[in-house]
Amino acid sequence: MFLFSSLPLLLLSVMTACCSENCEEVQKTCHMITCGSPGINGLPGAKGEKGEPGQGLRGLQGPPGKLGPAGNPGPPGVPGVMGPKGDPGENSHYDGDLPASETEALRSELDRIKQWLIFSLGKKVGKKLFFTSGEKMPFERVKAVCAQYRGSVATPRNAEENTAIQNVAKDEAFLGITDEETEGQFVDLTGRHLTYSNWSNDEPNNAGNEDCVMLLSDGKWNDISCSVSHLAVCEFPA
Ligand code: MFU
Ligand code: CA
Repeated sequence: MFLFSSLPLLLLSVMTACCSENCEEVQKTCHMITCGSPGINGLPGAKGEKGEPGQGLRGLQGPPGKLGPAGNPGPPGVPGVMGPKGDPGENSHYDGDLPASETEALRSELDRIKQWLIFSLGKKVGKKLFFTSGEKMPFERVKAVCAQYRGSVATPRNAEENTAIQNVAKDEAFLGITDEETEGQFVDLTGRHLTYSNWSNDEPNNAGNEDCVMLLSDGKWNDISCSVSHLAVCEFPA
């Protein structure tokens, strides 16, 4: 409404401005204008079709873009197969005795092993066990070897023990008897006088200074040099 009602006024002001600002031009145009009022501008035309792609060369492909941010974590996987049972742990809190049943089981097992050892390697007489390593060595070595295994050199206290040593050795073996301290006085390795002996005929004869004693194959004794090598036989408490 305002546009139509004010239109004549608008036209009049355009004409006036035209004629007064450029007089020569105005006189020409104004002549035409006076013949009729000009129409208003038309509406803009419809938008044209999109143009064809350009004819220039396409540029080279650019470098790859930066790595994008990490995606969200996926859902939990299916549980794996159960592993094998682990090794038994160390019981650092153990501070008591074994249960009686276990102590008894251990004692019984130890006994069994002892019996097997005696059966296969040694001889048991009363409360004594006799064993040999099967090696020949000088008397000092025999003492050291027996001590190393918490035993002592075989020392027969009676005929039965003498036979047992003979059976274990099956060869000439040193006995735990010497007269190193006093020539002619044979004692055991604790220094006690002998209560049993089994000398061979004409022995001991100290032929060329003989302070040690060997068990002959027939079970008889002979005094002999301590530095020669003979079988080591040891005795242990059964
Ligand atoms: C006897 C033994 C000796 C030695 C020697 C070869 O002396 O008493 O100990 O064995 O024979 C003759
Ligand atoms: Ca001798």
